[in-house]
Amino acid sequence: MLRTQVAIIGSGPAGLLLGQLLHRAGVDTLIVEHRSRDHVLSRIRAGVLEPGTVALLAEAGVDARLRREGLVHDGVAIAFEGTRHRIDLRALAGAGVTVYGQTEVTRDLMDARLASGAPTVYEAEDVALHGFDGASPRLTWRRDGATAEVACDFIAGCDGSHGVSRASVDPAALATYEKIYPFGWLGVLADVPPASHELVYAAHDRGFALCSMRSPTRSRYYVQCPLDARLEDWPDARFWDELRARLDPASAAAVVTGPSIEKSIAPLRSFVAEPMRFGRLFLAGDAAHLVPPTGAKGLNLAASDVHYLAEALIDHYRAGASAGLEAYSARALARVWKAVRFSWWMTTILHRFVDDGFGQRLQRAELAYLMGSEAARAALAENYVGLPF
Ligand code: FAS
Ligand code: PHB
Repeated sequence: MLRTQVAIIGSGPAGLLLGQLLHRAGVDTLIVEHRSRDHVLSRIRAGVLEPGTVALLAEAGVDARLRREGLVHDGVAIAFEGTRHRIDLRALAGAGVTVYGQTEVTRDLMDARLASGAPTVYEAEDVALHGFDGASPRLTWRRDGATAEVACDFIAGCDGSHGVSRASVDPAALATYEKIYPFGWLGVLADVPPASHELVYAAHDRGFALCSMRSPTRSRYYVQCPLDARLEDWPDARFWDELRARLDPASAAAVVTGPSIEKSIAPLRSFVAEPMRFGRLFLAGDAAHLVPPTGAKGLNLAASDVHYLAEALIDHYRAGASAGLEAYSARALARVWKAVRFSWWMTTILHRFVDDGFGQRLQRAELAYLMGSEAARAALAENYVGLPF
């Protein structure tokens, strides 16, 4: 039987960042991941980092490439009724955001963990949690036909929305809150220069669209699509036409088309599980909550959960303190719910909800108020760059 102090399930951003912060503080960890390293890196997801997340990655010692290659954006644009309106994040909220793909964050964290010598088990099958409601939690899994086991002090469930951690909790001990949106996002990655040097969120009668990027030569675009949309119905030509039809004329004219190198459809959901702690099991990241990507909060919430959990675990091992562990769930959920609210609000004001005349009038009022009020823009800006940890 193996032994460690904190067993982490999941080698995504939450698990890797937690592992890195704990390792640097001298806390032993083992990460158990059911996919391969390459599969985890192949997933195209988030693209925007809040300054708090960048600072945490610096604290973890993995910000060198991010500082070199990340694109700092001082503003973001909202386009509707043919006009693009810039929200000056730096002027209104005192900070900008950094565009740096989640894939790159994950790669930097994986490389750091490899260099540190801290152990990760990839392609672990049938990961199971045991005894986390007592003082001696354990993890078991299978690999290459053999069963393995690790005894630990704590388990961190960083295994995303379809993981085993939350599923292992007694349903009677869990409260869940969910909102399903009646549409998804069709995303395209293409090696073409971005249409705009900053992100453009577009609201249009045909549906929402987003212009983002990964570098000055690699663009990331999204269009709102029906829940039953199929990739085979969206050849590149149709995607580019629909994207340009939804953008303001200046942005549409600047779109450079090219072959997609990745194309995927993601459903939109708001979800929160409470609490985020069950005995010696702590949930962090998508294992505990989901937000529609409209507010660019998913990855950044994983980071703030990890900030609170790492701080609490380090206090426990260094000073025998338990206050941080006791306060973890309430502290994390307080920030989670504010981000859930903002992500729901951004989704509600920018997407097309069919057969909802009242809702459409409210959207127009929201957007008109936003463009006419510096206070409203400041509220958007402070939420977009991220509320304090
Ligand atoms: P992750 O899901 O990233 O990582 C969980 C890890 O646990 C995975 O590697 C998984 O393989 C592993 N795992 C799962 N079950 C396991 C088991 N039983 N045993 C062992 N390991 C297991 N956020 C944004 O901000 N902007 C976006 O545009 C955006 N787009 C997204 C698109 C999609 C399709 C998805 C699913 C999410 C998107 N998100 C976006 C949110 C996303 O970035 C998450 O917030 C982020 O990945 C959260 O990181 P983790 O909590 O580490 O979860
Ligand atoms: C992205 O670049 O993938 C991205 C950016 C902002 C969002 C969502 C996704 O709100």
